[in-house]
Amino acid sequence: DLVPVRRALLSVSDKTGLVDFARALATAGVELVSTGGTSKAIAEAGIAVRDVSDLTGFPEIMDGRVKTLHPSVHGALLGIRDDAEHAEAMRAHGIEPIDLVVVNLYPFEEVRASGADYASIVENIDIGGPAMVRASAKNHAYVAIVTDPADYADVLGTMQANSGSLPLDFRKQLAARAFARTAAYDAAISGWFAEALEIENPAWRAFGGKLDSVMRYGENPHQQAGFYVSGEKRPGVATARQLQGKQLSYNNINDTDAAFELVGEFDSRRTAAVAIIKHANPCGVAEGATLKEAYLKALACDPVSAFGGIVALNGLLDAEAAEEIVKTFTEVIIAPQVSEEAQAIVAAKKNLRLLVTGGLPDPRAAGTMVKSVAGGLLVQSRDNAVVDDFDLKVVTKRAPAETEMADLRFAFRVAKHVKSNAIVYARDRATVGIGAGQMSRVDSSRIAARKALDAAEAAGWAEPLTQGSVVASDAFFPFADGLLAAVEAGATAVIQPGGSMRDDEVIAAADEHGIAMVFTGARHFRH
Ligand code: 93A
Repeated sequence: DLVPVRRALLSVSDKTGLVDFARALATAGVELVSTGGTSKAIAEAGIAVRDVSDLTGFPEIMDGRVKTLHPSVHGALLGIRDDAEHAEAMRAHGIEPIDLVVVNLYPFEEVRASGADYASIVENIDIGGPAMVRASAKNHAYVAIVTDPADYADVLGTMQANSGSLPLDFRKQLAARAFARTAAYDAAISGWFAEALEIENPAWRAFGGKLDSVMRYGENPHQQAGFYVSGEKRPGVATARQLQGKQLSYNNINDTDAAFELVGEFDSRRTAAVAIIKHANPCGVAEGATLKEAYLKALACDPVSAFGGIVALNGLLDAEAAEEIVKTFTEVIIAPQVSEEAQAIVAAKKNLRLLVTGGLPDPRAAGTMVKSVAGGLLVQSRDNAVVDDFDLKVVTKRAPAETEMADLRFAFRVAKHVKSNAIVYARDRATVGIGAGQMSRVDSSRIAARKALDAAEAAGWAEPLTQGSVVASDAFFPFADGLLAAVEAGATAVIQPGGSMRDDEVIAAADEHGIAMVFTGARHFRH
């Protein structure tokens, strides 16, 4: 399994550590062969090196575009040493075997990122380098391929430990890394083309699904984006029919999904519900006798944030609701159905996208959620827990009144769809203050109360709607401070999972202030 390293071919763009590595190889008795710039750098350090054209008997031509693309090089990399015919071919053509190949590629990614012109980017698509990398990696039975200067020390150490040879398992690991490098390199090139041509980035296919559309850009204008659909029949943004307005952007799709999944929590046979979403968080959610009423209540929660928002309804968009919605600049409306009259009203705003889904998502349905992290994907089942199914326990001396209980359930239903840490104040089955995405729960609580104050000030109300409200927390209060902030804001009842080490303190603080508190036993983190 051991292959003695007698001849090495070095051809690197990134010359980090090159001279030291070359010197160590030469000292170990390895003959060095190299290309133009690499060879120059080695020779300048006073180390003996043969030029690759000496090996090929052919000069580098076309500004180096053709320097190692030659049978003398590729025969040396690909020949099966133990195969009589291969050995004979090598002998007949004077091909000298190469045991170690050290290549790193033209810096395509860096040149592209530097904003270089088209011709320079194209010139930095390495052809000969990847060909050598792949040939050597394929022939790892005889050849070791090094594609990263960070591996030089390991190669020398392994050679030293094996009297100048490299073992098969080591060569295999190097080969695996080499193919990963050429794969990433080609993905970068195809990604660049995709961006230039505004077409699908082929690398995304690895994430599965079927390409529905390529967006003009991603979360930011310098990012590429595409929308892949799973083909599932569930009502939602992926299956909706768009009746008007321009193409949905990446952020629109994300926010519209958040909005519609949220209103899906409200059974349309029981109630009319509306959610207004900004940056994937609700800035107002309400139930009403009609969708118009629900919309107005939702809007009152935070009319400033609702500007440019996404509006989701859990029932047929009728003319009355449509008339109210179009008064505020809105990006997207999504509803299960729309009346003809309402459609005509929305049509007057030609940029407003109108999506019709034919139904509501089932909050209890199973599903899979995927999130990418550096080097991988996180996968989990959908949060299909619903407050109605929880075993709610009153933990305070005072039990919530019936109206408080209805608002508590409403608030917890909404909190499930607010980024953690989530605090939701509700009154009359409408949110009156939402705190989202804070690192500390007490900050979310304060922000929610502050928003209610702002809304009251803007509307000229004597006091914020948090006075006499209830509050939901997506996870337990670790300390009494979060609860006290809610008391200060005027909340009379609290719903939270419970389960903190300091539950007793939190319950005592609630009792002290006459607060009714309910534990759900389950939490709704969302990030
Ligand atoms: O222009 S190439 O696609 N054609 C080749 O034949 C070739 N051989 C090596 N690029 C080629 N290389 C690349 O040149 C290597 O991958 C390496 O990145 C670079 C080293 O060039 P130099 O030794 O002249 O600095």
